[in-house]
Amino acid sequence: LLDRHIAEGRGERIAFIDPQRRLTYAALAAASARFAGGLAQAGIGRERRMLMLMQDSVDFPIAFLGAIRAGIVPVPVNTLLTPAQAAYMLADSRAEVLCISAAVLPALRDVIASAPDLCLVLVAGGTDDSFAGFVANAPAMAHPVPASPDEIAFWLYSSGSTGNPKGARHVHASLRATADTYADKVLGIRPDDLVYSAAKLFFAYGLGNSLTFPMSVGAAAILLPDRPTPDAVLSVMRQHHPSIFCGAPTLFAALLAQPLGQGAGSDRLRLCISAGEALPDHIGTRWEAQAGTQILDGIGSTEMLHIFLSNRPDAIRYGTSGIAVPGYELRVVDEHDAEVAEGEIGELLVRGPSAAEGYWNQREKSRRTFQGEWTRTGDKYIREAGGFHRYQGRTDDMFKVSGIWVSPFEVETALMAHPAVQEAAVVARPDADGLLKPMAFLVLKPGHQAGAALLDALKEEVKTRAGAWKYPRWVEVVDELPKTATGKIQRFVLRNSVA
Ligand code: 3UK
Repeated sequence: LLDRHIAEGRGERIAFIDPQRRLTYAALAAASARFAGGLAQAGIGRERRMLMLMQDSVDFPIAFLGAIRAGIVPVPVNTLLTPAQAAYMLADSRAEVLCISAAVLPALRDVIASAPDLCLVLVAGGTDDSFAGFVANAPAMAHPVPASPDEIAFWLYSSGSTGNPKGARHVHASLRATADTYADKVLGIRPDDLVYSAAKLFFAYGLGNSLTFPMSVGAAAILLPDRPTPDAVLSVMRQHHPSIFCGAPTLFAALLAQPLGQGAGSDRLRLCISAGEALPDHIGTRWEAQAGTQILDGIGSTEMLHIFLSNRPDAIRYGTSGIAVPGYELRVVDEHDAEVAEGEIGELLVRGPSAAEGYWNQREKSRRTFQGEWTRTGDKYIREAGGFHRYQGRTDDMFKVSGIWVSPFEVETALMAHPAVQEAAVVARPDADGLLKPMAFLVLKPGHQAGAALLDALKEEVKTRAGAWKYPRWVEVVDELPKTATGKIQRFVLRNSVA
């Protein structure tokens, strides 16, 4: 990712741009080598963990790549964690080093003071900027410590819908594997690309988009510490003219509420990626009509590091997650792990080169998810003609009404087709007889009132689109839906509230 570009004369190319700085490959190599040397000098041993609570800026790749150079395992985590969640990850990972952005520090001082294994805390940005001081004063580590492609390079925590977060342990070879498969074969990433990912570097999605993929070819990425509001995103598009833009469906939907114009403000935009949840087909087609570029919907996971099932520029079917990414194999199976027929619903299993080694200290969960060469996604899919896969929701959210499966996702999709509905979450609720029926929680679009007429219209919408037995027997309008740190609806919270 790094030294090769220097050796082959690409050192003066820009690798990262943030609101304050532009970092060339040569400057990144020098800074990360010093960061590595500083960690070694501080006596941090190989394979020890370094937690990163860092907003996106050029300091992130310096720390991440510097730690790996020293054989130390970086563990980037969400900067919006609550103090209790941060305390859990510090203790669970036994982190000895913490790199934290100055903006994130105030809320976490107490947690840091009582973290059991911490011996070095570096604060990036702000008035002190001990991170910058550390890098400036450290001796450069000339060569990366030798490492096997099969040993652990970094961890990423997976939030999951229930229980504690799980540290997914990824090997060195996996970074390269995602670049060689999805980035090369689907995106066709090239040296003149400029990537802007609204998804941050601490997500597996953002790490691939902004770091692994551009660095695999000597290209550049734009990093933004702040929240990617529609205004902030559009101003990046107009100022930097990225060629690849990566977001999640909710962001594309919010952007579509604004006047976009060609390339959404970037005259170099050639491709958009959507991941994190399923992209409704009308968002894809409207975006293409308004911005003039395609959106590639693809599914990835923290466990598989990046996208393994995706639409491709030459073959998009909006409303589906596309076909297997070259290098990955997929199966859609029933409860006995037998492959189901085309058109039937089953759980998606994936086999490929970037699967995590397992979860840290969670053997039961590791065994359930990583089964030999196959990883269970916990996602339901239908395979259609041509190998396209249509998302059907999470396995654990499925329930039966009158003995027939209901996928909350399918009911939600039907509800969201109504112009008054902004977001919808559907869960099973026991009725007076103790039998499960769908209940819907809705966030309405501004200007819409929850009257009886609207509720009736919504029930009709579901009956005609999804099936008569699937309509919500109860509807509750709320201001917002409970979500995980990665923005996924926590149906279990809603389910527990009505159980
Ligand atoms: C869901 C999708 C339908 C699905 C991720 C790209 O989201 C990522 O990782 P997470 O660990 O979540 C994984 C779960 O999210 N999902 C993601 N993308 C889609 N569902 N359509 C999609 N396109 O339930 C999956 O199991 O947070 C995304 C790259 C790397 C990632 N880690």
